[in-house]
Amino acid sequence: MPSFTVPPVVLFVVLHILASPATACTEQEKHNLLRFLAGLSRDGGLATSWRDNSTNCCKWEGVVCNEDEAVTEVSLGSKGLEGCISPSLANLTSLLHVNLSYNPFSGGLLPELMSSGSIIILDVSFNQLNGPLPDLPYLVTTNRPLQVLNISSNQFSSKFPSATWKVMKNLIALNASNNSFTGNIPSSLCLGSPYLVLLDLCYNQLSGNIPTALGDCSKLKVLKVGHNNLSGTLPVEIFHAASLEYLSFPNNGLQGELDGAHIVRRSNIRTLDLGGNHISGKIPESIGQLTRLEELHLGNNNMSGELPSTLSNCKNLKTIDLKLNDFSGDLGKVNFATLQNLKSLDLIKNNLNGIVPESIYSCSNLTALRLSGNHFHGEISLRIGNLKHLSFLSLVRNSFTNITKTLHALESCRNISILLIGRNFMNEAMPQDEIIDGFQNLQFLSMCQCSLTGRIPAWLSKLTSLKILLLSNNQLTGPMPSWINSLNHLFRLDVSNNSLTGEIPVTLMQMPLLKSDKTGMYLDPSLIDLGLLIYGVAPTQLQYHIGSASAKELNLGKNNFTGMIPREIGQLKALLYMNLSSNNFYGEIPQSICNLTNLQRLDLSNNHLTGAIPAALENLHFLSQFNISNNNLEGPIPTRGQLSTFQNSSFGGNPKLCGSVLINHCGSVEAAPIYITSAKEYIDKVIFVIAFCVFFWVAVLYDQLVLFKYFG
Ligand SMILES: *[C@@H]1O[C@H](CO)[C@@H](O)[C@H](O)[C@H]1NC(C)=O
Ligand SMILES: *[C@@H]1O[C@H](CO)[C@@H](O)[C@H](O)[C@H]1NC(C)=O
Ligand SMILES: *[C@@H]1O[C@H](CO)[C@@H](O)[C@H](O)[C@H]1NC(C)=O
Ligand SMILES: *[C@@H]1O[C@H](CO)[C@@H](O)[C@H](O)[C@H]1NC(C)=O
Ligand SMILES: *[C@@H]1O[C@H](CO)[C@@H](O)[C@H](O)[C@H]1NC(C)=O
Ligand SMILES: *[C@@H]1O[C@H](CO)[C@@H](O)[C@H](O)[C@H]1NC(C)=O
Ligand SMILES: *[C@@H]1O[C@H](CO)[C@@H](O)[C@H](O)[C@H]1NC(C)=O
Ligand SMILES: *[C@@H]1O[C@H](CO)[C@@H](O)[C@H](O)[C@H]1NC(C)=O
Ligand SMILES: *[C@@H]1O[C@H](CO)[C@@H](O)[C@H](O)[C@H]1NC(C)=O
Ligand SMILES: *[C@@H]1O[C@H](CO)[C@@H](O)[C@H](O)[C@H]1NC(C)=O
Ligand SMILES: *[C@@H]1O[C@H](CO)[C@@H](O)[C@H](O)[C@H]1NC(C)=O
Ligand SMILES: CC(=O)N[C@H]1CO[C@H](CO)[C@@H](O)[C@@H]1O
Repeated sequence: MPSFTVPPVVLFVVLHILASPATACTEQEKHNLLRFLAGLSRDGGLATSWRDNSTNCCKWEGVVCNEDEAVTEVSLGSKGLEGCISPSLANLTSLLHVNLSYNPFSGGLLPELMSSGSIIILDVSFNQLNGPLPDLPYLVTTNRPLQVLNISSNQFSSKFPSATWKVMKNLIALNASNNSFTGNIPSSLCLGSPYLVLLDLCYNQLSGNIPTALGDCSKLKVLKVGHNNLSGTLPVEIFHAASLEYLSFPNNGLQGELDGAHIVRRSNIRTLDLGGNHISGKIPESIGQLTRLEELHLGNNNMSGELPSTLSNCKNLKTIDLKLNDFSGDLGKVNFATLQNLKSLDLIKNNLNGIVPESIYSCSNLTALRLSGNHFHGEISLRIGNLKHLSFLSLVRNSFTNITKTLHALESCRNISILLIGRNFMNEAMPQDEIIDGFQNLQFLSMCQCSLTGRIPAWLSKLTSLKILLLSNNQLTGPMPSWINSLNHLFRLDVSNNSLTGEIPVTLMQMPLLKSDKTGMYLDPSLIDLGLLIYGVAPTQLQYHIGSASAKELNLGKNNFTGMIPREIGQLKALLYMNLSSNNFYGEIPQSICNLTNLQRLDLSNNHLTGAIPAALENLHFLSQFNISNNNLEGPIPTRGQLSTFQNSSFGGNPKLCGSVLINHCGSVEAAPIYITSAKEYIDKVIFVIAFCVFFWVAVLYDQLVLFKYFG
């Protein structure tokens, strides 16, 4: 190995030269940077770092200079900088790049910066800048060098400027999404900025029509103006924009039909997203000419007619989202075999019919398939087992037959996590033991409203990843199996409205996730994308939807269960909903039920329960639904806590019960013991309840509307 030594003197000289270069930044440049620093009310240690390191400002953190030691770049993203962005930056005459993203800067964006004679990239995204964006031409008349302006995710309000862009001849990318801009999309945008490639105005409050002049944007590739309040039609002129690849206007108020003749002029289109508007009419045949199309989102509109067979020419399609429309006819018209890149196909709630075309089973990359809420019939082919990536499948609300064959076919789909097949297979027999295998990754199984006969099958005990099991509204008989606690991850079990008999097995009181507040009960985060599909909502709202779909629940209502309610029920401390109504339970309501302090809904109505209402039920501060009507309970209704808020209907049909909400008053001997909860604990809980309810209602509403309707 070659080696040599460096004389210490030489080393010293080299180091010295490195440490103090011949030139340094000018005092003027330094002054301007220090002015910027002075504008900060919190600097995240920047002042210390700049002071300590060097007198040459070119060596300062976040500062880059050119060979002439002039500042060319200020990159101070995610530094916790608070305060105003000083206009002194604009006095750095060689400054090209400014990146101040992900800070909590507030105040306005001063015109000096946007109209700087040197800055070409200005990124102030993810700050808290507010006020109007300056309209420039009143200040400058010559073209500005700015190429990239990212002001997204701030709090800018007021009218979106229209004149500014007339002096932005060099502008290539403009991202103003996620603010509160009002007014129209500027019609002359590309007259001033002919090189515009990217325009993102999503998540604002823009209104009015889409200007036809956007068609003049010959370089425009990405156009995103979703989640605004635009109206009118999608102008055909927009397809004059020769470079368009990404056209996206979801969640506005657009109307009219898709113009087949014009749409094909833009054969480079990869993404077409017009979901969540009022678009009507058919998908034009000519769509088949968009051979580069990868994403097609037309969901949640008013479209109808058959799907064009030409869709199968769009060989690059990854996502087809046509949910919540009125499409009809035989899905078999489309040959899916050519769509080898297809990952998700969402057809929920349309009027499609026929059998599931065999060609779908050759889309080997298919991950999510939602056919619910249509008029499909026939059997699911064994070939569905080819779909090795299939993770989400919903067949709910169709007329499929042969559940045994369906489950056998799906055994080979090793990745399946969510399987919703309710409202099909009417009156068939629940496939019984030993014959079903696989489903190691299944987390959510719903087989509701099928009128299935037979017992709760033992093969379910092998589905050890199961978190949610819904079997309501069938004709299942026999007992609740004692293996139920072997489903370690189960937190939601609904077997209501069947004909199940026998006593509640003690093992049901040992379900691990119902006993503890252990985390990790929610659906796998990797299913979030699929969750988007399930719920059809923005990711920001998704957590709430998942939250409510994931409420810990035990529902045994409307069966023929008998015996006493076991005292051990008090162990299921994590439960939010418990329904034991309309069975043959007798004996007293166990005191231990008062230990279920998270309960929000408790229904014990229509049984043969006797004795007094446990006074400690008052301690269930979250109870919002409570029903013990139609039993043989006696004595006074506790008058404190949540119980006092429920009406007659919660208690009726118990002749020996008395209380102020009943005809039967108790007289003067109301003897319920007083229970005192610590005030702090109570206030904490009240605050939690209020916060919870606000989010919860959004979620529950959606679940009622969509989840329940289509997933049974
Ligand atoms: C600004 O910096 C962030 C990281 O802090 C980076 O993600 C972003 O791409 C940068 N902006 C530009 C325009 O380069
Ligand atoms: C920028 O420079 C000009 C003159 O060169 C000066 O008048 C002005 O005050 C400076 N602005 C800031 C904010 O430093
Ligand atoms: C802001 O937008 C520009 C242009 O699209 C982009 O290069 C940059 O990465 C964005 N900044 C952040 C923080 O995402
Ligand atoms: C615009 O910025 C937002 C973040 O504020 C980002 O999510 C979005 O992807 C950006 N748009 C484009 C087209 O890059
Ligand atoms: C919108 O901005 C807020 C706050 O700046 C941020 O938390 C959120 O992630 C942004 N949303 C998108 C879609 O970029
Ligand atoms: C959206 O625009 C319509 C008129 O087109 C108007 O009535 C409505 O108030 C606007 N909504 C919002 C949120 O701005
Ligand atoms: C939906 O489209 C049909 C024609 O296909 C039309 O009669 C109806 O008025 C439209 N509904 C809405 C809400 O736009
Ligand atoms: C499936 O997707 C992978 C990437 O996720 C890709 O490499 C592969 O080519 C696709 N398969 C087919 C049949 O297109
Ligand atoms: C269901 O399919 C299987 C396998 O193809 C077949 O043997 C069985 O007869 C079918 N059952 C019904 C009820 O059609
Ligand atoms: C419930 O069980 C009783 C006998 O205990 C029986 O008479 C009744 O028919 C059963 N009801 C149902 C719905 O199975
Ligand atoms: C409630 O739970 C506590 C501790 O978990 C236990 O000591 C107590 O006996 C339970 N109360 C009833 C009535 O079961
Ligand atoms: C880039 C650089 O040299 N940063 C240093 C500046 O000074 C602080 C102490 O104030 C050091 O921690 C940094 O490493």
